[in-house]
Amino acid sequence: MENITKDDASSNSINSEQPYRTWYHFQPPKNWMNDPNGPLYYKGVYHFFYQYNPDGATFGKTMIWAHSVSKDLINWTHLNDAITPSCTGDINSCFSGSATILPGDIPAMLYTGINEKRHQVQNLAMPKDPSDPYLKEWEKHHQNPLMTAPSGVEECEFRDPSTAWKGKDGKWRVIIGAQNGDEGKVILCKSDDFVTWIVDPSPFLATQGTGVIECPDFFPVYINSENGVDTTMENSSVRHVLKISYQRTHIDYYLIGKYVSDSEQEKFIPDEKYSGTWKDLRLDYGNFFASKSFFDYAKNRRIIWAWVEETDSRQDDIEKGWAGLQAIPRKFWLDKNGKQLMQWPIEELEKLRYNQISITGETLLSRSILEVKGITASQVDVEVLFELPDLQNAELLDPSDVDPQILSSEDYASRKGVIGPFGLQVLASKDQTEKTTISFKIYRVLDRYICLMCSDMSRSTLREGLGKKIYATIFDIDPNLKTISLRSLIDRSIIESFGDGGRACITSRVYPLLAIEKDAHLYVFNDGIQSVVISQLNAWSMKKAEFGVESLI
Ligand code: DQQ
Repeated sequence: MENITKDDASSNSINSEQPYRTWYHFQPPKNWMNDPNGPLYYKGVYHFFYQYNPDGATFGKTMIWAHSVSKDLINWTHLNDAITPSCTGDINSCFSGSATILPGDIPAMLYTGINEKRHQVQNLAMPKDPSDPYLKEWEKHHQNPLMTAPSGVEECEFRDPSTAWKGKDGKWRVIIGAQNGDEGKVILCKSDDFVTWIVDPSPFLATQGTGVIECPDFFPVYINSENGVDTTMENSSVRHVLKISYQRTHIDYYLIGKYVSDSEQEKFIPDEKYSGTWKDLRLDYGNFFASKSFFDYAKNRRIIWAWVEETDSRQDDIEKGWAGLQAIPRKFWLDKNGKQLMQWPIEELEKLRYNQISITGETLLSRSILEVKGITASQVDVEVLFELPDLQNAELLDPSDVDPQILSSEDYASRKGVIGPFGLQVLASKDQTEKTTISFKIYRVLDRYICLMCSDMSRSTLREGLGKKIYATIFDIDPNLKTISLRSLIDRSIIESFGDGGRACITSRVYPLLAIEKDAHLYVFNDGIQSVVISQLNAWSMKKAEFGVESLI
């Protein structure tokens, strides 16, 4: 990277040979990291800020914005901390927030400060020198805080401003997460100058019985294109998406709908309301939280980042010296059916692939397993296309059992399936005592077909006391479907899986005892009664991404 010298991060960081330390997922050199903050592309450089505890490997009393830069969203240079407590509006922490590019190409960060009373207020920071593509120094606005909790919002539960957008009337809009008792809220504020903000009297969204909404994100998506679109865009070629994160469950949901903004009203009308059931749309059905998107105008795409938290113990984190990963940035777009988002790892990740192994046209008979040999199975990118048998043979399911929780229960898992489960066994030990299974199983329900996708961690580690969850989701499939794809990004303690071209995504954290480094194996399997064919499997060993720190000279 020009104008910046880079030292190997290892000099001031955790030994990268620790078995759970990742090779190509974003991590700071050490300590605790959580939410992605203010991602943006500026003067040829991608910027990534994140919630960071400079003092240790657990969530800290004083949280700050750390900062890294990249030319490709995969290899990173860690810079000095960007936004740290310094004024009354943020003296106890700088919590999450987002970037907005103001006219004249000036980035502005709205973020939550924890003030001297420990109330949550909204602040503005701007680059000291906007001509610096690395945006190394940030200045706080002298009028901070710009927003305090309005009536009907608890003072300690008002946080995480989104990227702002401009309405047809020329005013800026921003949304902020909030709580009032058991009710979660998204508050809309408007401004002429980005400094004086007026709260809209009616909440943009309110959900009963959920508790606080965190990190709301609101943006348009094209109806008929995989391209992304700037946050300020309102016309008939787009629909709008409202993403919310619930602190109670650490789950991100999204609603697709219509944004109405004229002189009389300002509201978002979701096609389906949040229901609190498994049917609500999620970006990822595993471990993926506090996500944040940005429009990458260099490549005309919208990209989403998310915090993937540890599932080992606090003591484990202290011993490792670090906690928290970021998911691989994903490009996403509205599916042709208009009913859900589709996601795919950014293409730049493919630069880390080497040593391709392929399997073509191999039949997996009932109860069979095949090892994918010749790769470093602890760091892999694997894509499989399975050819399906005639779907009419699929097991008939009682409609009342169509629930991912029921279908992934012991009772169902112990029955022999007809079409599936088939899929991948990853981070598996040679003797299979440790493995994480990513699978598909197909069912017929009256006149339609569904696919159950699972990431089963019940045998992911022989270590005592670690989570043994099964993450699961269901999606509809076409009765004439002939093939189904599965891609998994495996990186030592994280597995991100993309089913059916990115229709269903599940991220898991696992901590194998045996299946580490050279002792990790990768298998493709079929446990169903009917055979399935591996139409095409490609697997690549993955190189280490570069993580450097800015040289102090
Ligand atoms: N994390 C931040 C908050 C946000 C929460 C603090 C979500 O701003 O609500 O680190 O993980």
